[in-house]
Amino acid sequence: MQALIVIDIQNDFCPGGALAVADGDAIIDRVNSLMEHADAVILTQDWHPVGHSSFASSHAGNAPFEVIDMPYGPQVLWPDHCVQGSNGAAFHPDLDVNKAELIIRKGFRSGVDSYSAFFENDHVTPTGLEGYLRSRGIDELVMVGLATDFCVNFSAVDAAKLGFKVSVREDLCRAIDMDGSLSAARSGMLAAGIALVDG
Ligand code: VGL
Ligand code: ZN
Repeated sequence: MQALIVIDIQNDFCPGGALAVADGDAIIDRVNSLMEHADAVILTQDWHPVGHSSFASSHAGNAPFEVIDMPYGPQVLWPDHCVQGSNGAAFHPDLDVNKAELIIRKGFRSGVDSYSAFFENDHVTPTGLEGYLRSRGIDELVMVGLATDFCVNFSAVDAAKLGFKVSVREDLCRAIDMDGSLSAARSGMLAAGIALVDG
């Protein structure tokens, strides 16, 4: 059984948002259509407390998009985004959320970011999604959403490592693409055995 995983199609990642991904909203109509054909639809929602450690504003002397060392490894610092309960954290109003059977929130612990839908950025703290998928008999995942090079990439690579059959619909993703992050993400996903599909 297959599931469609829709990553972080939230206001803050769409044009006008705090961490806008170029053309982030351009994928929404076709993502909605894809939901009609999925055995199961799962949404992820980036969901940070005020003052989250991934926010540049939480680190005196650092600016957004700088990289710092955290106890769990390097961390890009972001503008404040997807603050719990804010309009920026809400799903884009055009996204058909009614099809979702599960919404998994991530990044809710102050001290650790969570790009992946499976593990926080320490790579060991689970979100619970693996158990949910296995207990439903889901073994195949199609991923779409924002951003290709961060949350989609980390989610897809973790899923492949866990043994799921994974494809990423690149035409239904959009990237942040900083310092070569998109080409690095594509290479990493291919190396992990993920199918990068365009249409
Ligand atoms: C994301 C940066 C920070 C994403 C989330 O959804 O790709 N990127 N938080
Ligand atoms: Zn975030």
